[in-house]
Amino acid sequence: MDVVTIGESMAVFSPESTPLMRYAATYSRKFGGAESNVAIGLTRLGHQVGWISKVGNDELGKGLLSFIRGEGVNVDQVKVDASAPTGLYFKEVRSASNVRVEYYRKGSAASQLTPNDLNEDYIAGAQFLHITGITPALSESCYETIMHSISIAKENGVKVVFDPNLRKKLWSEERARQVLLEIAAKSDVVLPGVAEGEFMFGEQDPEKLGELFLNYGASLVIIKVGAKGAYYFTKEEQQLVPGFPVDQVIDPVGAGDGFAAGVISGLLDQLSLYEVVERANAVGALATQIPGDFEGLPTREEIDQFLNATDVEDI
Ligand code: KDG
Repeated sequence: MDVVTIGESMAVFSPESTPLMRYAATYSRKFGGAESNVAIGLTRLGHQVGWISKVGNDELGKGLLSFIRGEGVNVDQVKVDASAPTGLYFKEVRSASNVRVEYYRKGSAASQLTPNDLNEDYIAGAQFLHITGITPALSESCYETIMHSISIAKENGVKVVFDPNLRKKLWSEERARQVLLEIAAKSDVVLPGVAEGEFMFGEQDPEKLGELFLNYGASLVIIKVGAKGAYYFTKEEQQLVPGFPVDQVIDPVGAGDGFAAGVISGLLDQLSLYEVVERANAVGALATQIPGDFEGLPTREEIDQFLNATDVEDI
């Protein structure tokens, strides 16, 4: 496996007959979950990815599992937990900057993950462990699972990539800040948005944030600044890599996961840091063009075409 990731996937319901959940009589059912979005993004880019999770012994769980398996993600370490349901959430996209979600995931099967669910060899065999700040917010046992996965990674030379993915609906701000900082201190690569950096350190200048995260322990920090692109920072270099303009954002949910998939893919392909972030910006931009949490994630061929087209001036 090139990459292993751990987290919850859910059935996602989006209003169809009107954009508003309150009035919609019909909903489309898709699937989503930050970590499986990243896994699918990486698989589409040609990498081998394993996803660790739990689903309920119910129809949504079965559908979700076969869908993610069908995308080419290895699901050998996904367990079916008959004692709890698969989580779900409702998503309303009013505009690019106005998205509402309502979760029905408390006590879900994935929130029952425990450190005993981790197969050490499965994680130890990967090059990267991808984790987000969502999983430790789901329950105390999920928090312990994530911390244990990091220890396994560190003991086996697996690089930890951490996307804070702050979800204020899932936990108190105090606990969120404490845990996100704790994980950032143990990660090799951190991928915060500038607002997440501000939440964690009370600082909104990307350059100062870059330095704070580096001093905290990461060796590569990439700070997303929305449509402007992203800054990367190491002890030796730093640079802003401009984002790709898109005509219209159709659905912003999952863009950050696309970005994370682009970063990890670029690192696996040993691109220069500039090219790593450029690929991440491109995957993130394309992810916003199609409704759904991961549907817009490009294949290797699509990303190459997109990057080559945008290299050409005056298209
Ligand atoms: O990053 C996109 C995710 O937020 C979405 O797919 C659902 O995992 C999810 C969550 O916890 O909100």
